[in-house]
Amino acid sequence: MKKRNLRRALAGATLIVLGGAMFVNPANAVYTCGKGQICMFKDNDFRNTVAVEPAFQHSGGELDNFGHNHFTNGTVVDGQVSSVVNNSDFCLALFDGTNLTGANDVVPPHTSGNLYGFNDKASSGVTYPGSETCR
Ligand SMILES: [Ca+2]
Repeated sequence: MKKRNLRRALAGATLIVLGGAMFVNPANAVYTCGKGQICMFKDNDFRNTVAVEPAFQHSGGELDNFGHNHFTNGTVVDGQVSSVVNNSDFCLALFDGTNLTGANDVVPPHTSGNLYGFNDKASSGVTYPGSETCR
C-alpha cells in the first residue's frame, strides 16, 4: 500500500490501544517470538499455532487479506487470531475487514497479550511507526 493510503486508513480509524490490558506471560507460548518479530497466535495465551508474517517484520508492512495467510499448521489466519506478541519497534493495527477497513485494534510495540474484544476478528493489518501510544 502506498503511504498516502496508509495515512488515510489510519486517519479514519479509531485506534483502540490495548495497553495495560494485554499483559499475559508468554512463557507458555507454543513458539518463542524472536527479537523484532510480530507473532500472531491462533489461541489465547500464545497457544495452538503461530503466524510470523514477513510483511510485519518491518514498518509499513501491510497484509490486506488474512485469507491469504496461514499459521504454521496450515490454518488460514483470517478471523482466527486470538493473541499477539509484538517484539518489534512498530505499532501493529489489526482490522476486522479486509484492506484495512472496519473496526480495528492496535498492539503497541514491545507488548503482548490476548486480543480481548477483538478475538477471532482480524482480517487485515499494517505496521507503522509509533511510540507506546501508537498515535
Ligand atoms: Ca482464535
